[in-house]
Amino acid sequence: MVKIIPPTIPFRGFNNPYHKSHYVIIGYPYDGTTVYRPGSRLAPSYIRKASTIVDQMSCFSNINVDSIGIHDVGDVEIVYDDLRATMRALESIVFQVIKDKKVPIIMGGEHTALLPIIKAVKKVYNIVNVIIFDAHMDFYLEWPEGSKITYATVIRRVYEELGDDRIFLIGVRAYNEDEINNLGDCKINVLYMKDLSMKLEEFIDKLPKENIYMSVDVDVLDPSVINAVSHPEPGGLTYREFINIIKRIFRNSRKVIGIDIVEYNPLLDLNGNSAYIVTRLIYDIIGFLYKYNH
Ligand SMILES: [Mn+2]
Repeated sequence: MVKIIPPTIPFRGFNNPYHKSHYVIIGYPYDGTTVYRPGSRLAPSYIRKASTIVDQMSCFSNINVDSIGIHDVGDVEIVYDDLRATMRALESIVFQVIKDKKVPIIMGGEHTALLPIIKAVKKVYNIVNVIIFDAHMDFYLEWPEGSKITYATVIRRVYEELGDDRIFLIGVRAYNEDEINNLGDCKINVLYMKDLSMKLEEFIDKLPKENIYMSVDVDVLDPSVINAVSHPEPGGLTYREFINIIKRIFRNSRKVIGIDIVEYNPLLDLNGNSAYIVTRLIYDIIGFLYKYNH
C-alpha cells in the first residue's frame, strides 16, 4: 500500500479531481543519498508555495496552466532508513498514474527518483527512451565507494535497466575521468555542453519520437539562472536555450510518457529566486506538453 501525504498547499493552490486530470503532480521529498549539500527534500513544498504566486500564463506556449486539468496527489511518504522501500513507493504511484493513462510530473528531491520511475514506466511500455537534462553524468558504478544507488550513479543504474541507445543526455559539462571510462561500450547518446552550438541540430534530429520520458535536473541551467542546486556548474544552458530545446522535443514527439524536475535545493536558495524560476520551468513544460502532446 503506497502511502501518500496530501499536499498542505496543492500545486497552484487548488486541486482538480484526479479523474478529471490528465496531468498528475507527485512530490518526492527525498535527498538521503546527497552527500555534500542536501536540501532538495524540501523542494516540493517550496515549489508548491511559489506556484501560487507565479503568473499562470506560460508565455512560450500561450497556455494558461489553470485551464489544464492538473491534480496534485501530494508527496510520497519517505522511509528514511529504507531507500528501497522509498523507491518502491514512488514506483507504485507512478505506475498507477501511467496505467490510468495520465502523465506523471514528479517534483524531486534528488535525481535517484529516476530509477524507480523508469522501473514503473517499463512495466507499461516495452520500449522506453529517456531524455535527460543534466550538467553531470551520474555515471559512477558506485559512489561513494560501496554505494550502488545514489545521485551520482543513477544514470548508470537506469542504463542497466534500459540498455543501449535508449538514453539521451543533454547539457553535460562536469564529470570524473572514471565516469568517462565507465561509459566503455555503453551506447548512451551525450550532447556535451561544449558541443551544443555545433551539434544540437544533429542531436535533436536523431532523438526518438515515441515513448519518451523526460528528466530535468535543474542544474543543467546555468547557475546565473538557477543557483540553488547542490552541485552548480558554470557554462550551462540559458533559460531560452532550454525552452527552445524542449519545445522542439515536444513538437517532434507524439508521446511523452512523463517528466520529472529534480535537484532544486531550497536550503541554498538564499533570496528565494530559484523557487520561482523552477516553478516557471514547470509551467512552461506543462504548457508545451498540453499544446503539443495532448
Ligand atoms: Mn546534476
